Amino acid sequence: IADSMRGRVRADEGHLQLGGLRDYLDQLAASKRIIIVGCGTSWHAGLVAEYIFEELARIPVEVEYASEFRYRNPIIAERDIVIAISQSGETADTLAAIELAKSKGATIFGVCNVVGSSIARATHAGAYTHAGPEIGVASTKAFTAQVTVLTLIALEAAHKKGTISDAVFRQLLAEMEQIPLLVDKVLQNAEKVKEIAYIFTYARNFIYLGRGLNFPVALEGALKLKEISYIHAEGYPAAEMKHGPIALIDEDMPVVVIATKDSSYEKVVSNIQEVKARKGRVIAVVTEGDTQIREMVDFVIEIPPIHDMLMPLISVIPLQLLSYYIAVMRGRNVDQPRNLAKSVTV
Ligand code: F1P
Repeated sequence: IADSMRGRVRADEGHLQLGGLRDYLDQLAASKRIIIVGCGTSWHAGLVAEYIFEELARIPVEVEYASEFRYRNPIIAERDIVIAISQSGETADTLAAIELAKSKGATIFGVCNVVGSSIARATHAGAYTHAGPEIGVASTKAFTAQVTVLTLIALEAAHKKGTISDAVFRQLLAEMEQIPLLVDKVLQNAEKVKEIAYIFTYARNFIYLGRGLNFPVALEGALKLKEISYIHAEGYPAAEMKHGPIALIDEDMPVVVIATKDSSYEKVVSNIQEVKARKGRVIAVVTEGDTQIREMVDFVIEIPPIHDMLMPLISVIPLQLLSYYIAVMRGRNVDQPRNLAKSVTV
């Protein structure tokens, strides 16, 4: 990933575009607006990136469904930067969004996994994720790799712009290097997730809640459950629950809450109380050693502590595992779910 940021991919892989962002970093740091487009999981990675770019680089970001982009008349200025995210690099809606933005003079960056794919070739610059081939249809490791690359881009832009200090830049890079170890730690909890999956195998609905950077993770958790288990699931910002979804909560409604120790922790605790008061069954993803939430909820899945900005890389994994185990227990084909194509090219 670091290599693709530095532009080595272009040299190594025969000019298959996405030659890193080194030549575009000044333009990115000076940009007044970033528009991110993608579909499905890639759109969720874009939502995570919105928080990170705005927090670190203080550049306003809009995240758009690529599938909707061309059905309105989006306002795109010549100096705008459009970041297109796609695992396959072949998603027709994302390609169409790129062409539209290009026709209005925007600079297009890509974050793609498949080397030499149509989207990779249609962009001006960008980075490959190098996540390896996605064996299953539903994106999983692609999400982690997309968020990692987007975080690196945001960090480089913020550093260049001076909105973060050298020390913060180095600290975040150092913490990112710990991610593989932390992912291994989360995977060691797989048995616990499997036990929870067993209890909820035949649930008919699920709600997922998260705040801040864990909100897109809630959306992604719900999408994975829909895609591979065919269970109806909805993700919401935790604070949005009281504006409607709370009416759905009773003892038959499992609620997955991503409740890690960050600045919104106390608010999320009060959301959990609201769910428990209505007899909802709560599965909470918490930071290791959290005793307060453990006492309030039905099940906890612990994950190791990490900088708030990097949390989605870790907090998404138990949700992916939960969907996986539920799907397997229901006898679904997790690699080839019904009705889904790996690349949606029409
Ligand atoms: C987008 C996407 C995936 C989803 C499924 C269908 O693909 O919606 O997120 O899991 O594979 O396509 P892409 O543009 O990221 O390849």
